[in-house]
Amino acid sequence: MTVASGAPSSSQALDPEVQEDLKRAVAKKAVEMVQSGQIVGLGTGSTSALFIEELGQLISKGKLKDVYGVATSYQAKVLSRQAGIKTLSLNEVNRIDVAFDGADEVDSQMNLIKGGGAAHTMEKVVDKLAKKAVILVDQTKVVSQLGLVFPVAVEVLQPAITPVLRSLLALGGEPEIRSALRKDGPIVTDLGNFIVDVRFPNGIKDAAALEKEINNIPGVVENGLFTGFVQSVLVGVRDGNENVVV
Ligand code: ABF
Repeated sequence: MTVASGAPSSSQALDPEVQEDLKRAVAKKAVEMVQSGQIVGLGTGSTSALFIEELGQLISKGKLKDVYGVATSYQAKVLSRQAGIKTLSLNEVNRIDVAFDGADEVDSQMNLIKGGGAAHTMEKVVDKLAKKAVILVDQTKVVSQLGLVFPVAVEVLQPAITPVLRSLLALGGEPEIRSALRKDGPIVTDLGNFIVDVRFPNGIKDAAALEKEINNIPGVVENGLFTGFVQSVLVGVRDGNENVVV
């Protein structure tokens, strides 16, 4: 993980244009890691979308050949198609060489909170299967403790929603079913499930233990804590001279 000195190391708000520049810089740096012939996991969210765009450009210019993507969501699949990246399903590949994905929060141990895009279940499958998972973030995502700002997203089987809410309360969380913007009902994931956002007002002390505890609740499909397997985080920061650094 690279954080330039002098740059904020926690989730401080940034001008949206600056944040976009940082995400773009990270995406450009990340595509340099891709080699011809590789099978690449493609994450979800706005930073991953920029990565997909940049990767598509290298492929269309002929700088990368025989690269295939494995999309983590419907969104990633559509964007890949638009960018000219051929995608394969997980069942059609025998390996994923490297996966690139965004995150909502990253701590100094490279543990993550993901799930803001409601795609964390397939993101975890693809990112964990990959020989290497590379996380792409701007400086606003780097935190000293997970969970103080962002809730943990939990994907839940629809018929099990009430007992799962009870169990999440018993774990000390403050669960809330994620609703559509128009508030006319819960959002439904690509996989047909509900999302429960769970706040932990005092932050998360042992993210690895909590990840397991939540997944042990019957009816939970997967949660947005990603602990203990990410090998690389690229962080876009604005240095003291207002330059973008990755
Ligand atoms: C997905 O998109 C999520 O797991 C994460 O919640 C989010 C990050 O999005 P962005 O890059 O737009 O901040 O990867």
